[in-house]
Amino acid sequence: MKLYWCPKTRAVRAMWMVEELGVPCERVLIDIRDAAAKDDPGFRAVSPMGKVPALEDGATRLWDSGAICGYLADQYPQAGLAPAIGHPDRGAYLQWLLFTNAVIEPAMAEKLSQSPVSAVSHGWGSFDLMMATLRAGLARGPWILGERFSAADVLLGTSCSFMRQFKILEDEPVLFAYADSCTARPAFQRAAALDVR
Ligand SMILES: N[C@@H](CCC(=O)N[C@@H](CS)C(=O)NCC(=O)O)C(=O)O
Repeated sequence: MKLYWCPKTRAVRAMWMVEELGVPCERVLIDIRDAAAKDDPGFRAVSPMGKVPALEDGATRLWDSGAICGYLADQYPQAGLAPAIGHPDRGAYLQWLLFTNAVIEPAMAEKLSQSPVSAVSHGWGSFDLMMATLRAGLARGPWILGERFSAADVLLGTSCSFMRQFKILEDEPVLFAYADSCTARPAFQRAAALDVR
């Protein structure tokens, strides 16, 4: 596998996932701040939008952190990072796996750009609705599926961490404690150590 990445980006989600799985993966640095680097044909063949992370695995090409984490969890079932099809937690897992890129990300953009709120017509509802839903989801803990850590936590954990880093959240004890639990995982620590030039 080849993972296209750049330090201090959403690529850390895929890097963390690879470390959780402990599988071999070649990392290819693409400086997303350099237009020429982003035009690299090998990279663009894998990432048509020119974004990181992007993953090449044989003929399979993925260019979204959510898709990459979901794909890897299913490809390496022995790591137990995805409830199997038919498991009672599979539905909740898929719901939360998609929540980061379908709901949190656009809700964060709404908040940061102070866009008008239109909770009924916007697919993500609103920033406040997203937060209330996430808080309720994490209330049981320690992970989003309860006792079981999954690929959904890789996505949600980085999002909670980003929101704290960007100072979007004032005081969110549940989310901050969750983010701390995520970033304390040895696999996250290994990914963070690699997430430098
Ligand atoms: N939905 C995508 C978004 C990826 C994304 O926007 N990545 C940014 C870095 S955090 C990027 O590559 N930006 C470069 C560009 O758009 O030119 C994902 O989560 O993978």
